[in-house]
Amino acid sequence: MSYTVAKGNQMVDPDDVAPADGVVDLRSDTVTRPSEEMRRAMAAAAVGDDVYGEDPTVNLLQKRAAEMFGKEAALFVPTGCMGNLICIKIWTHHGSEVICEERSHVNLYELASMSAIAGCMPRATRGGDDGILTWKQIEAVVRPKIYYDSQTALVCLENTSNMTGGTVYPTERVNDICDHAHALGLKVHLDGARIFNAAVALGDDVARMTQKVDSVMFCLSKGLGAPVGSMIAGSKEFIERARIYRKMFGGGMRQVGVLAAAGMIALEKSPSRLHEDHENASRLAQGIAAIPGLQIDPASVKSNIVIFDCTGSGMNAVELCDALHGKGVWAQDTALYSVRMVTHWNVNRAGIEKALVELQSVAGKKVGRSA
Ligand code: TLP
Repeated sequence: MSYTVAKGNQMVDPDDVAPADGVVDLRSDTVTRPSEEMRRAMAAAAVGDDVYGEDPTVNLLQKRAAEMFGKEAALFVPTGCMGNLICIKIWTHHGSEVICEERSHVNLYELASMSAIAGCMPRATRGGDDGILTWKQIEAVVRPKIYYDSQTALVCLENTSNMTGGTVYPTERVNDICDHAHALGLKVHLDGARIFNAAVALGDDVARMTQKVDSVMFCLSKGLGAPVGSMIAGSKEFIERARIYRKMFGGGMRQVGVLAAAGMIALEKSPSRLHEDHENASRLAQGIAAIPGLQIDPASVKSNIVIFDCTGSGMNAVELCDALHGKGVWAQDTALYSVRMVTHWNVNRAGIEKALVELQSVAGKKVGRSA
């Protein structure tokens, strides 16, 4: 039996996209495979040399992304990490400080590129349990304008907030942070790798949600299901500078319309099905909450990321993930006793139920033994 997308999803050829052995891969939504429709579009894509700005499919994707976000321009970049780095590089100088949440991707998972390449100091601060920052928390770590202090240049927000379980910034919060930051002459960059998941959770629109940020990065290659690629969007002048840094960082691609074609389908079609991933995440969290030894508040799950605590299971996160792996359910350890499962279009409700059955057997067994 294969565990793939829900029936009725037009992007599907389940047997083609399922891992051959029916594995339920919940490590991340980055593991999605391109749909048949994407593959066809990739094969048929009109292409040109994008370093000359001549790839028609890339140009179309960039125009469409800018339109959707209500920004003047957008740029296709190979990865979310490169997109974030380009934005950080543009808004800062060597020696600047960048305020971000402690558990944010730019702080923890981008190989310190903001320091190693952009020459900045992350000023990581802790938001609430949900990882969502308030202006008050940010203001507390803004450096005073004294010549011997390093200077804050940028605030970096993450929506959804990955490592706090896909939590979501209310749009008013983002706007409030932007207004205060701008009043102090600071820029605001949004790591919106999963901004479309946030939009579904809020029932809001990405243009409204990002209206006040100076730059936004979002990923085509996560919940939207494209095999590769992210976008950055902002003013025309900003994107002109971004093109230069993309080339400097080795991201000037050539006939990349083959990837943009998949990205175009991801952008146009995938947002309308993300609510299925959220429903699956919610079911998963409710099931996990009922398993002895595992702990999660299902109400805290707002999008497609489920992070639970396994302290009571008698196993640490690596041991639990290893045991699950042997049963055909893949999850990601994110801290010593913390496990992440991310729902996406290659896992349907049957896959979620299988994950719960295996979690119950693995976690339950150990609790029984130690009791
Ligand atoms: N996140 C990946 C891992 O790197 C942790 C995942 O599996 O969730 N911003 C955010 C918020 C992200 O979650 C990610 C990837 C990125 C940026 C980087 O995107 P890529 O992988 O395209 O460089």
